[in-house]
Amino acid sequence: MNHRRERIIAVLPAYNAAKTLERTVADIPRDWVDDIVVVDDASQDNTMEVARKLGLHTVVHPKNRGYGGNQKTCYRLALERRADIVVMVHPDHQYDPTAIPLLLAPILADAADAVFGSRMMTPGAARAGGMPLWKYLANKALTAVANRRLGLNLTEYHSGFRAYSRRVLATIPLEENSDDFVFDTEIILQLIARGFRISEVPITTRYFKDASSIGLRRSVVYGLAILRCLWNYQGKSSVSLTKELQTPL
Ligand SMILES: Nc1nc2c(ncn2[C@@H]2O[C@H](COP(=O)(O)OP(=O)(O)OP(=O)(O)O)[C@@H](O)[C@H]2O)c(=O)[nH]1
Ligand SMILES: [Mg+2]
Repeated sequence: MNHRRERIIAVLPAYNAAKTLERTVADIPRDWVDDIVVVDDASQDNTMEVARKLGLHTVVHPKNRGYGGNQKTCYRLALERRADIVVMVHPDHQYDPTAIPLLLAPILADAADAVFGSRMMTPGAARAGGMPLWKYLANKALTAVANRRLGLNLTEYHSGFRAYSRRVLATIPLEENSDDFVFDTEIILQLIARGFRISEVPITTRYFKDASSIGLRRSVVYGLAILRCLWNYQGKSSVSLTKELQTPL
């Protein structure tokens, strides 16, 4: 039952997600989400067939563009399909889509323009979900550097579970961003530079073989790209964090 006026679209940037897509979609609360969009980034498995069988709006990149490139297509499609709020969730079942209402709440209450699900907000939650120690420490270190540089107090910058208002996605020049993983950091810098309100909500995570493919090598490249991006950042270093909404709703 749709009890809102806002149209909510979930976007799933998929790459080799055939094994986990159905489980992820099954957990999306359909009384909150009006439409689901899958962008298949030229997967080598049958992600596209699974998505189409599930009846989801599915677009396939003819060539692999990368995680950021995939999100660019996701957001363009969501805007074309008249989204008021867009929720991005990784289709690898690492995040729990049943938390979507939690992510939407601050935007629906007009208390935030972007909401990040944070695995680091509840002490011990990320490790309890199986986040490897080296990833946990790297996440913490990069978060500390970013907070210092930007004058923020976020608990993580690397979540794959986020909600954005239509205004954010229609205003920010997403095409200027990287097609790679650093897209997720660049969009945060763009939010800050334009004075958008950011809120965080605590989420759980689960690490298992099919939910995690980023190894040490790729993580180091990702970490260095983030540092470069923070170093080059020229914008203002103040942002309105909606603090009262950083605790569980
Ligand atoms: N479009 C696109 N997406 C990719 C590519 N590689 C990985 N992804 C997606 O990016 C997301 C994150 O990659 P994962 O392998 O799950 O990373 P992870 O090891 O879970 O990373 P953490 O959550 O930071 O621990 C997943 O949804 C992947 O499907 C790619 O080449 N192109
Ligand atoms: Mg993952």
